[in-house]
Amino acid sequence: MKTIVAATKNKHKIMEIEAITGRFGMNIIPRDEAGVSDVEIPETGTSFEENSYIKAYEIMKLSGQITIADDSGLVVDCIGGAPGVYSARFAAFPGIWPGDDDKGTADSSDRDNNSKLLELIKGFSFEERTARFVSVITMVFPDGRTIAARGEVEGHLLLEERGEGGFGYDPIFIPLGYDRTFGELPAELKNSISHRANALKMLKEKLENIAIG
Ligand code: ITT
Repeated sequence: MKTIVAATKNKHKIMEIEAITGRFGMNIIPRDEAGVSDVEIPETGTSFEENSYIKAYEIMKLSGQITIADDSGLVVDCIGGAPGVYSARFAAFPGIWPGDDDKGTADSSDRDNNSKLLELIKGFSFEERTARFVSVITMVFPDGRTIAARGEVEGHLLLEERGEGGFGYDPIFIPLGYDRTFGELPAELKNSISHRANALKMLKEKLENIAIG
């Protein structure tokens, strides 16, 4: 089984990626196990695709091994698609989007991010509070070959947090077809329908096509 390095520093993402890819027979290891730990990669891209590639490429260069990165976030329709690629540090700048002078601040806490978002969406009806989680998974090989896959999951936002499971915006996001948030639903369920699960399924299909072709 091929060992694949996960570029992410986010422990929740690693757990989910391991749980999902375990079913595919992939062996994912965190980057510190590949000898890469204390390196900060500036996410200077303006799309999930760009940031996902930047992270995977930089960690592949340092580890010398096949590397995958996940760049993800929540896209909320009633506030013009924010926080999007800025989801991890939404509460670290004052407006809906970072200013032109933005230098790329450090991530803010899940609690602060959720509070800011709840404040911004409180005047909208449930029907208006549509949102989707997006994940772009990029796999970069030491020879430079690159495969990327995008997964999404549609849903609605609540006006309060519910549930202790998951991470990030999970306690306010109800996936379409369910009446509980990702914070309330079992992890196995989230890991079978999430944006990350959908991206990884597509990545697996792309890998199989390469192997056949
Ligand atoms: P790495 O860059 O090290 O991978 P990160 O958490 O900074 O970790 P991103 O830049 O991709 O990763 O930001 C993703 C943010 O989007 C994350 O911090 C959450 O706020 C949110 N997010 C992504 N996937 C999520 C999920 O499954 N559930 C809840 N929130 C999620």
